[in-house]
Amino acid sequence: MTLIDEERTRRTLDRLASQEIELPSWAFGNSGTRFRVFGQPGVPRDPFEKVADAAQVHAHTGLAPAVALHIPWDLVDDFGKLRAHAEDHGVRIGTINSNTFQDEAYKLGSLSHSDTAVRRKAIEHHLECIDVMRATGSQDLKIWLADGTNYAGQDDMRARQDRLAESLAEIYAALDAEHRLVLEYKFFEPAFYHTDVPDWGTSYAQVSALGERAVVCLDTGHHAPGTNIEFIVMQLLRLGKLGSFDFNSRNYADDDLIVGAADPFQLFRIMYEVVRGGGLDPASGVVFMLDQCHNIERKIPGQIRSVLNVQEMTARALLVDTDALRAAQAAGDVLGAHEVFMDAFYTDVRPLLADWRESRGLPADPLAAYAASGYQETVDAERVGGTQAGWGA
Ligand code: PSV
Ligand code: MN
Ligand code: MN
Repeated sequence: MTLIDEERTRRTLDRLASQEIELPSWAFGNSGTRFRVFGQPGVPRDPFEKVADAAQVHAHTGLAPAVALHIPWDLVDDFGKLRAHAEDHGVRIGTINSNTFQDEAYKLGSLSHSDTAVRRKAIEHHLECIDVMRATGSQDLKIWLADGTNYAGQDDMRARQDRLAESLAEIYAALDAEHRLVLEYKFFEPAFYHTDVPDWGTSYAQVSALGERAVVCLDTGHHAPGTNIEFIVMQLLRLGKLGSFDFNSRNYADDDLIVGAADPFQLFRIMYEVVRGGGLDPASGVVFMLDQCHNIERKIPGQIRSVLNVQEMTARALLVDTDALRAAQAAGDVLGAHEVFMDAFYTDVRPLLADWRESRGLPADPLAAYAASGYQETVDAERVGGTQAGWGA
């Protein structure tokens, strides 16, 4: 086993300094499954309180300076005011997520619907989201579509793909020069037979037809069991089309559990490909977002745990001895190369990161510091009638 040398440790910490993880506003609301939504005390009653809670995660970790919004879940009268509120709390508004999956009108689809009037409604919604981006200073418009069918023969899959391309082109044309369109894929659910953007290849084909500022979002929970997700990360980075991550973890389907909880080794492998492909470099434009729900655990600690998991696996990925790895790969040393890789994975970086945090004026133990801060007790007492994360709200 090779020891991690000091020089590599220093380089790792330098590179971690610029890492940012974006939090989803909806992680702070009550959530659950179709069986039950469990209410918690202290849950935000509006987007302003969601932003305030997100700012707590940043205050204790220094890792999460941006909050993503979901429209209309986070609709407010004055987005300029929400932007100023975020800035007052030391964070900013990040990605704007559109939502065409909860209206009755979208039962048979939205941007790919055969009815022009439904497509128009869905396009108009995206134009409104672009207005929100202008008010909040957001860069990314993220689109996930529930569009698809439940039964073979239900609709013409090819025509739907063409209509989707047309709708996306209209939305893309409406973006400002500094904006990006980010298209997320998911292999099933709520559609159970076919989904219009089921995989990275379809998302890649659609965004490539739009132009340079259209990129792919990879949600780690949106793949069939056994999918080699790090391969997709590698390929999208290689093609210059990895726009963002929606991080979470899954055991069965779209579970939206804490990132790195179900399979820490998978998160390490993903972060290794991110590092290898230059995705950690801020100039790459890759946005590291969480897309999670905390159904039974407390929300702010859940988010703190999540951003720390991402940071820990990023640190481990940065510790891979790439010279030794390349040498073993070139020599065809199968087990040697694997061992170099696993040495980094098995390195416990937690004490190192605790010291580093302290040296930057942050708490060594963010979860303990949050628990001791009294914030949770205060909001538990003050806030009555917290909202749901979005579903059914
Ligand atoms: C769909 O499953 C998804 O991952 C999309 O990103 C939605 O915007 C989000 O979940 C809602 O949590
Ligand atoms: Mn997602
Ligand atoms: Mn999802």
